[in-house]
Amino acid sequence: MSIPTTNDHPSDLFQRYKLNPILKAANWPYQVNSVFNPGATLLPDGTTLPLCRVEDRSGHSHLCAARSANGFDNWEIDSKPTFMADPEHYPDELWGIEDPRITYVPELDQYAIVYTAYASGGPGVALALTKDFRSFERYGVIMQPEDKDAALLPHRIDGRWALVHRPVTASNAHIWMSYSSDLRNWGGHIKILEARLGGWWDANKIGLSPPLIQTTEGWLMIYHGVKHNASGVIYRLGLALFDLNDPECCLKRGNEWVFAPTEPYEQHGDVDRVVFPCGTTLAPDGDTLRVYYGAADTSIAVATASVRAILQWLKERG
Ligand code: BMA
Repeated sequence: MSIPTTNDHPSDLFQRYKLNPILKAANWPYQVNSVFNPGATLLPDGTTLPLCRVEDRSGHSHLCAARSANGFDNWEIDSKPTFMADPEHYPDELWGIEDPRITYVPELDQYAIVYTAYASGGPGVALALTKDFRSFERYGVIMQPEDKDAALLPHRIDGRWALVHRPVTASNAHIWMSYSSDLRNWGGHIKILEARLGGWWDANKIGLSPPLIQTTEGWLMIYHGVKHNASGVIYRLGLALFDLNDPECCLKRGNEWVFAPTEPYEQHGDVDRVVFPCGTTLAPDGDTLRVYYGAADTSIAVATASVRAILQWLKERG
């Protein structure tokens, strides 16, 4: 399938889909405020399923699945919320659930959805498993607040499940990895990528964006950096590569951001100047990554990138 892209500079690694944004509040079968920050996966029949963060008009978020045969248009959106907060049984979800990251886990033959559970204690990391995105088994909060931007690796590392996540302290927010033998109790916490300091685009606060992507050269991480300046913050994306057998070990990190809010739908919305992907899928050619991202906390867009070109870029500039 040849995908029309915008006139991003040809040397840019990421090319926007020309008909962005692909999903908006106006497309929803029920009344909502905004749709953004989708997790994404491919179903066994090749269907693309973004699991979208939907903010209702009370200000709280839930998750809703959309499905498309080609991943770009003709979306079928669930007629009601797919996965709602359940504050009665999970009080840490009182103010909603946000920003899902989906990992298919062959050992469990299930999809692991790691999402943000939000309540008065702050945002924490919660887990649910599903086979079909229709019924869900909840594990509740697995990393206490303040922590978010988390995703599970698809298989165990040396016998233990591994979770990438982003705890926050008063002064900074770095990316960590933790391990578990039962998906409930987590330990072995280790920092794997630090926010830089000073004027860097990724100073002080970074976070995992989509789940790590397994490549021949290592685990590819697309992460966001949050730069503060006089007019607020800018959410941009950068790249890092981690050892396949030892994903704590960072092999490469790009110095420059590779994707930034430049289009009107990324620059203006409920939160200006945000590109925020929570999911990717790989096209049938085995090389083209489709990156599904929230634009300005308002709509959902997609960009494509060649995994080969990304790895080459990291080799030359990481
Ligand atoms: C982050 C997350 C995202 C959001 C972004 C910009 O902290 O909460 O859900 O897209 O801020 O508002």
